[in-house]
Amino acid sequence: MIEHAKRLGFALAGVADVDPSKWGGQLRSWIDQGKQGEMDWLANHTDLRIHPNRLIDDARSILLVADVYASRSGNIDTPLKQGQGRIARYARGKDYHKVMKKRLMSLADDLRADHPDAKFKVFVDTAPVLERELAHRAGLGWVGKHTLLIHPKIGSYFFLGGIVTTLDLVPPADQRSEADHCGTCTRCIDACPTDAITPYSVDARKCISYLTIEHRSDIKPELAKHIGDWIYGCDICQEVCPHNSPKSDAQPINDAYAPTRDRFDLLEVLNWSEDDRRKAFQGSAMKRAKLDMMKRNAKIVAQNQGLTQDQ
Ligand code: B12
Ligand code: SF4
Ligand code: SF4
Repeated sequence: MIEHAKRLGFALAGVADVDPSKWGGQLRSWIDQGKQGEMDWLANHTDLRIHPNRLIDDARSILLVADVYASRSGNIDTPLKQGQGRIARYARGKDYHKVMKKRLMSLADDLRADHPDAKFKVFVDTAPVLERELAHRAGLGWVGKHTLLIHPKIGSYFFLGGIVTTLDLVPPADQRSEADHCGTCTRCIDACPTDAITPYSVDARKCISYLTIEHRSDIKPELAKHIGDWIYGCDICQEVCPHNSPKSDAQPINDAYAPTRDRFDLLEVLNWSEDDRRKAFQGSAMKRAKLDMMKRNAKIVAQNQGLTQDQ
């Protein structure tokens, strides 16, 4: 099954148990402090997030996989021109939800053929699951201080997904729990423009990724001025991480994520109709951002580049 996952192009695959989260208290306190901002859906189903065994009846194990979307050797972006806004790497190619789900479904179908009575539930961001903690358990990497999962040989530019099942999947013989290699490093914390990171926790309300993709209302000027050139998402905490060093080996990325665009023309976005937005976001994970949000983001970037006075 692990071999099958690798044949399907997943860079990493491993098996996690369905024991309760070790960090459930952290999750509850994060939500109690309102750090999820307007992402109300994140405050729902906390019990399920903490107890993955409740995701399906009689859940016994979880297969976790990783899909690489950017190479560490491509960690330096070509400069932007004035009037352009930057897109985060994860959103530059095809929508990962679709790309991963299709292959995970085919893995589940294969397992079902041998075990017709077993149950399977595929997830890629789509279930109340603490994907990073489970992936850490499955040996796919460690949770960095910026909260993303890092693999020592791959870095952090990869997506996670999985299958929870009633089967007792057998972990690969070489699966081991990855130790934390952050050590005394604080580069991500120091580089985050909005001070969103405290070790192993991100206050989403301050995170540029949240502000540009998830936050529907206006963005406070004191945060907007730190958004810089980012029109969709943010990669700064990953760009500065030594484990994504451009000097590292080039990592083969899944072809589906080959970038189709890494920037938007601000004026173009400001003049978009709903139809234009739909066309520009076809097949992309970016469709999460509504038209008014994209125009708001474009205005902020224009102002940060000194192109307009008011937001
Ligand atoms: C909500 C969400 C966001 C929010 C909140 C981010 C956050 N840090 O929680 C926002 C919109 C800000 C966001 C941004 C991004 N996201 Co996001 N996001 C999610 C989502 C849907 C849920 C995360 C969640 O539950 N957060 C709640 C917090 C409290 O949970 P947590 O940080 O995981 O904390 C747990 C553990 O870390 C643990 N813990 C705490 N301390 C410690 C210490 C140690 C040592 C350990 C082991 C554990 C641990 O405690 C908590 C409870 O278990 C996941 C998918 C999923 N279902 O997991 C994707 C996911 C995390 N996002 C992803 C990506 C790619 C991004 C961005 C890089 C996108 C971008 N370029 O703009 C940024 C990165 C920002 C950042 N530094 O986190 C990927 C990450 C892949 C990876 N390699 O880790 C995921 C897994 C999606 C996917 N399927 O691939 N995201
Ligand atoms: S994605 Fe950007 S804003 Fe969010 S925590 Fe990382 S550096 Fe900070
Ligand atoms: S930048 Fe440093 S502290 Fe942050 S995740 Fe990478 S290694 Fe850990």
